[in-house]
Parts: sequence; C-alpha cells; structure tokens
Amino acid sequence: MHKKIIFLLILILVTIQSAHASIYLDVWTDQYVYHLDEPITVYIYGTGFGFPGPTLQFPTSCQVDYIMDGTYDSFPGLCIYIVTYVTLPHTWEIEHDFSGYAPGVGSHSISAYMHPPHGMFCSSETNYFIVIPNPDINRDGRVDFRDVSIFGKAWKSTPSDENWDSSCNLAPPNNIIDESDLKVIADSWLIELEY
Ligand SMILES: [Ca+2]
Repeated sequence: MHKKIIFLLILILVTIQSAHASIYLDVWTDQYVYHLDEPITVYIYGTGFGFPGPTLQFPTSCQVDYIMDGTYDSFPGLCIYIVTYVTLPHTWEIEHDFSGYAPGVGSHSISAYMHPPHGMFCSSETNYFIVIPNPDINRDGRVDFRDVSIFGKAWKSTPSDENWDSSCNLAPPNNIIDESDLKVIADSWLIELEY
C-alpha cells in the first residue's frame, strides 16, 4: 500500500514535469525589414502550458519577455509582460522600448523568455529581422527634397569634417557621404514612414 502511494506521487510529478516541458514560445516581429529607429512590435505565441490547465489565472501568473541580440533588460516595465489571467494558447504583443536597447543597422536576433516557474521547462524559437539606414533624414515621415537639402550640406564629408552629419551616412561603413548614400535616398524616394 505504501509503495503504491509512492508510485502514484512519482507518477503525478512526472506528469507535471512532462506538461511543463511542453511549453513552447514562438516569437516574431511585425515586420522583417525596419528603418533605423522605426518602432518594433514583438509577438510571442505561447502553447503547451498543460498544468495547471488551459487557463492561467490569479494567483498563478507568468512573466513573458523577449531577448534581442542576447541582450536582456529586466528593468520593470521596459519589456516585461506579466500575465495573471489569459486563455491559452495566447499571443502577447509587446512594444519594443528603444531606450533599453536600440538595434543598429544590420541583422538582429530575437527570442522569447518565460520566467520561472512556468519557464523552467520552456523552449523558444529564435527569429530574425534586419534594420536598414533611414533615408528620412529629418524624420518627418517622408523621403523628399527636404532630406536632400540636408544631405547636400554634408556631401563628400568624412567624420573629421565640420559639415559631417552622421544621419546622412546611410550606406555604412564607408564613412564618406557620397554616391552610395545618395542611392539609398533615391531608392526610397517619396516613401512614407511611421514613427
Ligand atoms: Ca524627410
């Protein structure tokens, strides 16, 4: 009888662990290509919570987060999303705050992270997005002659020149404002951007 109870306890523990181990987080961004400083919305889709059931509710809670380029900022409210009641599976939508970590031009990785206890047996997808230079130099939401006017003042300058303007260095890393930078503007001529 005693052995039977121990067996049942072990069975319950194994079942709980198996259920936890099935938690899976898929993560992606609302766009694949961003201009520099453009807002990023992160989506995290959680499945397989199992125990304690398909609905997560108070006092049980979980904390889901994302890690960009391996950089995790735990500052409260920056990119942490605490859930006390949700029907699962569920998609979390989180705005990326650039004051924590501003991704520069290039390719970036993003993965999801769920804090313990639910995250103890959690696995996450890693996804990617790219950031390209922003030809909207004056950030007024439109690539037009106003940007070309600013660009013209920095023409053929290098970082040691007085008229150097890093916001015109659109095709790094050559560090001279030249035809390659002008091509970035030309390729985006009259496009409209939201910030
Ligand atoms: Ca502009």
